[in-house]
Amino acid sequence: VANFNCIDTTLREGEQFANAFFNTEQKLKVAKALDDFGVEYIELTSPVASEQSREDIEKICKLGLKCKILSHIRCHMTDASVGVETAVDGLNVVIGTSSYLRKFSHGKDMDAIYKVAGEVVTFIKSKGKEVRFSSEDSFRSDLVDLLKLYRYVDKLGVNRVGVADTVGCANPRQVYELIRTLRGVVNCDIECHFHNDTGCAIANAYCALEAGATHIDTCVLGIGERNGITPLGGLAARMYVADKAYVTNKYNLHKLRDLENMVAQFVEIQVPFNNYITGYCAFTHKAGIHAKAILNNPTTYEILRPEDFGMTRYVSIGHRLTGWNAVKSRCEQLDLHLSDDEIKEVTRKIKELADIKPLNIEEVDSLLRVFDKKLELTSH
Ligand code: HCA
Ligand code: CU
Repeated sequence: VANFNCIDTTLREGEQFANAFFNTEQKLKVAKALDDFGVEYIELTSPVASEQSREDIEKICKLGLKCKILSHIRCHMTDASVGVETAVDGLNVVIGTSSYLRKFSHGKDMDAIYKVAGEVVTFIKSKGKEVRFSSEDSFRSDLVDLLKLYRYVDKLGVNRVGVADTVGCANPRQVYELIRTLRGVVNCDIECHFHNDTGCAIANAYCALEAGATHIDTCVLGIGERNGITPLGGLAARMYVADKAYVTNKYNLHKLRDLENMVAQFVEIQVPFNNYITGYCAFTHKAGIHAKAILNNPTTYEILRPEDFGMTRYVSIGHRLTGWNAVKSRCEQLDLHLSDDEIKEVTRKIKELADIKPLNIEEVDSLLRVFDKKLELTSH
């Protein structure tokens, strides 16, 4: 996978999350935090959505962020003419191309789609803004229709074409094939947008990049319509494993946790326990066999270095799966002096007790301290 760009759409797709009602102040904070993290683009809700949406676009544009700012609009001349009057760098234009959307949503046939696409793209370009043309529900659209349409807008000079798995039906192999084919048809950049209804949103993004896509849409914590889209943190984890130096240089990975906590607070959700990188147990090691190896060399069971994300590793010892090497390491942390035999004995105690009740770390520590005292008593 070569270079890639994140288009974070927490302030557009994310606003479509059931519990998202960002006020202006919150939007400004999210925009700044995304810029500090280092995403290349942020995408904002359409200026025609509401008066407040339009005003907020202007405020965000005045922040002087390093990232480029896009607004997401329907493929309409009315939306485009309002869009070009805002201070954004570019417009992300979308129109539905699947038969479902053509029938039940906007009602246009392919000829009508060509006509409006041509008008809108040419108009936005004439105003000197970046333009991306995307087809909603790409994976349920006719392949020939889709490729012809992309080729047409590519010739008109769009910066990017967009492929959207609006309903989350695509799998990684289908994504690879479609993007590979598209790569041979257009010269412009390729942006991809994956919904996560069947849990493929990160894998699909990765396969799209392998096949030649250049831009991936993300949201903080993966929020969005229904159960959301590719999460920024999850994509960062995936890409870190693919090319650690590139990802650690390009993004301020230490800022991820605060960014996620902030968005979680604004939309009143908890960060999931199993979240990529920042989930509470993402760097917790439990089984004795794992703990021993981790203590010898973390790369044995860690593909992500917690330090690279400002996170810390935790070795859990108060349970029946524990092992004496992990217990020994805890003794060292507490500066307790137990012989190996004593450590093995206390490990047996921990296992016995853990079979009866769950133990917290304070209880484990006090068991260890009892042994340390014994040692002192016998040596005097
Ligand atoms: C939606 C639109 C969209 C647009 C994606 C894009 C989708 O249905 O709300 O602009 O490429 O998922 O199709 O988010
Ligand atoms: Cu979407």
